[in-house]
Amino acid sequence: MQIEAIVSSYALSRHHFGTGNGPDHLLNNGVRDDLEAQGHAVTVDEVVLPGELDTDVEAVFGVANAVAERVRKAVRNGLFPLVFAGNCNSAIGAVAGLGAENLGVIWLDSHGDFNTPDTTATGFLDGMGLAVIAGRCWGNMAKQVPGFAPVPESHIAHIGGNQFDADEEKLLRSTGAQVITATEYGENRSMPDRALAALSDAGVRHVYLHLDLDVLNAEEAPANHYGSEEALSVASVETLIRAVRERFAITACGITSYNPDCDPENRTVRATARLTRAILSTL
Ligand SMILES: [Mn+2]
Repeated sequence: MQIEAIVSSYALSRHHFGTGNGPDHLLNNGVRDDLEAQGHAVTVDEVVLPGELDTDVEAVFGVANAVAERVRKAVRNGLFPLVFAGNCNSAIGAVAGLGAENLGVIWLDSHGDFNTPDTTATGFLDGMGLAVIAGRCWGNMAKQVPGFAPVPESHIAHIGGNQFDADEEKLLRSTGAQVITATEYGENRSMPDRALAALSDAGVRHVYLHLDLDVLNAEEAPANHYGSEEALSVASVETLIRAVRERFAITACGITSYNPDCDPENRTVRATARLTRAILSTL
């Protein structure tokens, strides 16, 4: 497969800082070599925003615009868009680049990313990406991203959460989106199949797969400063990815929120290579 690695080294408005160092580190310490060893051809397209960024909002939507354009171009040219990004908000751009028609969003994340300016207690903008995609907030900014349309909540599955804010979880569960926490997944292995079947019944034909690496158990594969030992094992996430692939075409994927400072032994790099193989291997 021809893979377009779309790289966004921004952590909100800071470039090459914290999780902004994740994309280059993952690609250059094993993930790119592993993709090539699987027979894929990899080209890299880096997002660089012009000028100084004054605010996080400007950075989020600047990245979204740039990612949307690159995802659309990759798809048009028959390349698979694999987005490596400091922030989960990059997904706004990936979804816009694919277009919302028949699109599902599978969101693997320890956190809800479903806060809005009204539910958040911290103001952390990167905890709102999925809510933006669902059309719950920042609507006038999102609609300026070329190709963006909100994804119906019946087309969204959030899997692996274990650190929701209370109001955020209440909102997410009120929407009709499929929600499977890490604990629920551990207790009932048939839940993902039912959730994916519900997406299919709602009209989903292809998906954007969002992999915030902090969905992985922080002891096995530390991703950032916000991980948890209650998160999913690498093997569980691999099983989930295979279940997604059995039912849907994955038409783009985002790998986000990895801070190399938290992973001195590159365990999470190796986990990412393994999961990327599951995402891209021919069935
Ligand atoms: Mn996230």
